[in-house]
Amino acid sequence: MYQKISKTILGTATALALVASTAAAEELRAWNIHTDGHPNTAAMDRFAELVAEKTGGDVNVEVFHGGVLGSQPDALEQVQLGAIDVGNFNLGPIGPIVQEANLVSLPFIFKSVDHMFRVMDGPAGEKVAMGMANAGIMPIGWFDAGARSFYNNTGPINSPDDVAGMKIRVMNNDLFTGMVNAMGGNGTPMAFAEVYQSLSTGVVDGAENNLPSFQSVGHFEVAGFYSLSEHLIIPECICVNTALFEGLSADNQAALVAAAEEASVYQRELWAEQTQASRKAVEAAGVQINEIADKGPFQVAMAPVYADYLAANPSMVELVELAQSTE
Ligand code: BDP
Repeated sequence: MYQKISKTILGTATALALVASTAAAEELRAWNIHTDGHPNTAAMDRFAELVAEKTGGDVNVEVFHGGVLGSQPDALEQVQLGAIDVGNFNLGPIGPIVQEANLVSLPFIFKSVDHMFRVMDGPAGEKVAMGMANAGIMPIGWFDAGARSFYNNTGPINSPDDVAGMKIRVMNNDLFTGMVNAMGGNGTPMAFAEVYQSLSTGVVDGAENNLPSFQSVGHFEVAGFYSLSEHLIIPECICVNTALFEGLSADNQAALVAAAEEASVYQRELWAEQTQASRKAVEAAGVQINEIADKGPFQVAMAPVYADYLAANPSMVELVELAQSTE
């Protein structure tokens, strides 16, 4: 008798638990601009798998690749509103929304990718993360996006003078238009998805990006010169809508953070491999990779971008100094 009752109770409890967990299961939609074969696509898929595994199915992430949920500036707005829950974002287009994020969009602020990660893992990175979280875009993992360099189809770029007169596509941020304009060029913000056609029809003369992205969306087919200016080292995030994250149980929050950390480690491994592989692939396709012997003149030409930005945003001076003084 006892056994029978307890079985019934247990059965009911299990059924209730199932109902409860079904009702509480969070179905998240994630934005990713990249296509198959790009390290970030693999890392976002890994993140989704890990979240399901670590939350025992309480939280499920469906990743929409290839930017099908919209351009990056639009997707950022959607995450702020909670219409998209998660995204792999570059911090460049976050600058117009979150002032602290502009730290990483100042040209030549970091000495290397390692230096960038040391800054992001320290107090300056914490300030950037807080600013983002307060704006509704909470970073829970940092991805490597290497360094961005200029590419075009008329010849190698060796000095800022070579950029003068060129129309160069940049991501959406006044700092980037200012950066190109400081060299006498014409910085033109444009959605990533439009760059291929704009390069091939001559709407723009060039663009700037890291090697994996230059390859993955075929820009190398319409821009035969890639010059290693490495003027921007901008991290990327796995970011979650802040209110949604805060509404999760403590266990599920921890699971999401652990999943993002693991996916970020994986992404950084893939990134290093892909950077080499992309360089080889585009060279094999006929792209001329141009080493720039002296990047000093680029730094000098872009220095007014810093001065103007800090004059207009004095509250950023301390954060910039904190980053610059990080060993
Ligand atoms: C890629 C970034 C992506 C940007 C893109 C761009 O990963 O987030 O949207 O550059 O240039 O490297 O727009």
